[in-house]
Amino acid sequence: MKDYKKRVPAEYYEAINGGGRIEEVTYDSVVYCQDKAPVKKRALVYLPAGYDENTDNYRVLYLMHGGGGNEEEFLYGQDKSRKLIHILDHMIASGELKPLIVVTPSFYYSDLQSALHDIKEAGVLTKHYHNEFKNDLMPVIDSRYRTVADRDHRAFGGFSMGGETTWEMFLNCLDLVKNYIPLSGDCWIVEEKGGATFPEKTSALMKEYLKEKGFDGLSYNVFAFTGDEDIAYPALSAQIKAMLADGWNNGSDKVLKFESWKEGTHCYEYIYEYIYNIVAEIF
Ligand code: FER
Repeated sequence: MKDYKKRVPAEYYEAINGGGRIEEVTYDSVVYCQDKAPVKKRALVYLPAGYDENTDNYRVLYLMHGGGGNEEEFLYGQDKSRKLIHILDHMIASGELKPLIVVTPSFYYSDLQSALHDIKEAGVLTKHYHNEFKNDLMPVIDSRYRTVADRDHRAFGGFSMGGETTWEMFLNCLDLVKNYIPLSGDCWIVEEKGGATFPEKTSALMKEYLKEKGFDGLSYNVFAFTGDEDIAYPALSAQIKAMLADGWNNGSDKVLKFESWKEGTHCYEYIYEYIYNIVAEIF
């Protein structure tokens, strides 16, 4: 059995010659959680080595940052060391990972700065993010880039509040995206950190929600990872325990995997390790 505890090789943190490149996309959206005022949004796009030379269509992994972050944080890193870009370049160069496109948007609006420092306000934005994904971001990505535009070839993941975003995406976009990577963040469908306070209710409400949407028969892969010393561990582990008891891990069609790394804390250094272990497996 796979244990998903492989460490990123040290050299994967360093740049390679002839790796992928980063583009930026801007797109029109609206403030879905408020007055629907028009806004411009921005996302970064990682295009793998070889994108320009061949005519393949590519899978797309969307990754959402955590509270207080922005659309540059995942790929460039909080210290701008570009670690995730280098890891992806190495994995693709070595053949461990089939080339893919990675898109990093943001749930924040540049005009609503207060949410940057208020976790409750951030929770409102993450709850509504799926609207922007479906209406505004995904169509731009699929029209501008050579993507395999179907649910099997899309994945959405995120760290912390980006993990919350990922659970909301799962509930609202399961018809569009099959694969999910919620990292160190629980689902706030019941309340803030409801995975800890109401794990069974969270699982039951999620089931009901998918049923109401007509999504309850759809297949999925959900890889939820965190660390034993992560501040999100109590909430995510309790939620997953309730979900497993509720039959969310139903064979090959409906996959829910949970891993907790020993000594893992709430920071990107671990998130890169989790992604390294998950990305070649999930789709
Ligand atoms: C969680 C624990 C912490 C979680 C989010 C956080 C979405 C966010 C903390 C922060 O941004 O300060 O379980 O789930």
